[in-house]
Amino acid sequence: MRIDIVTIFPEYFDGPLRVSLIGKAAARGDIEFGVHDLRSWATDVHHSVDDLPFGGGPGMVMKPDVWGDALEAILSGSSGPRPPEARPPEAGVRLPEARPPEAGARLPGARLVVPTPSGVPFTQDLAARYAAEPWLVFACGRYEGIDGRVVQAMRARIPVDEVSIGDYVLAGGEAAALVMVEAVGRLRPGVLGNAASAGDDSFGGQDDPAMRGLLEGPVYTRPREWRGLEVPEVLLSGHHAAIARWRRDMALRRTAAHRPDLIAALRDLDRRDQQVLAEAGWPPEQAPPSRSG
Ligand code: JA8
Repeated sequence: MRIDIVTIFPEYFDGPLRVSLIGKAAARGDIEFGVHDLRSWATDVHHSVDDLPFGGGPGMVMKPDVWGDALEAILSGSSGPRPPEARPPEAGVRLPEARPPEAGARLPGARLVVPTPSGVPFTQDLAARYAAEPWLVFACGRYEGIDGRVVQAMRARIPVDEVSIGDYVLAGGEAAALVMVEAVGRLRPGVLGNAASAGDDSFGGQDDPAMRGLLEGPVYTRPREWRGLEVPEVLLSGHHAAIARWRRDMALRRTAAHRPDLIAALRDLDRRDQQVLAEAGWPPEQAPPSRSG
């Protein structure tokens, strides 16, 4: 697959895309990365990429013209700013029937991903769908965000997702893009050494249907005793059914403690599941109705 990233801090990606699983996938050519400096498409002497917000308010907003030119260049296959002869004709030389440039032709193949705290949640499911795409383009905003017309205009041409990696605000989309690249990259065939390890960790569930929708419990390795702490006996027993049941018990307890929202969504709980959850204090005592309703 191909992944392009547009940012005013291309150096942010220098290290992360070269190390570990993602770095090896890139070196092998399984993932082809292009990191682009948005400022290459700025047109004024100061290489401005931002301007004051219409309607007032704090901070700055990223300019639509710079973003539009950058995305158009990258999506049409040239990775740098295009020479004037490759640019769409100016308004004055357009034929009467020609569509205005802002309504431009569809550019097939790519999906645009815009990290933003106002996006749809990034989940393991979305990561799996992205891993099956041939081409992702991440648009990393800064300041108060990108002029809303950029997403609006791009939606007419390619699929566009505004995606949030969590309910907190970063200083820019770069860290969020890296999070998504790593979650997507490790799902590519051949990226993970052990194909099974992509499936059974917290939020996997693909590999082991018995653990679907649950957080993973604790894991252990040698030595059997460390600082007076023993590895749970059942894991040494070789009794595979008992080990699977113990792991599900631990997963249920951890999920009830850390993510009660996930417990509420579980289906088909067996008697043992219900017993483990009851012991874990599930369901929690309901708060009384507030006086305001
Ligand atoms: C931010 Br500015 C900016 C751009 C993208 C994202 S994603 C997130 N959680 N915060 C902030």
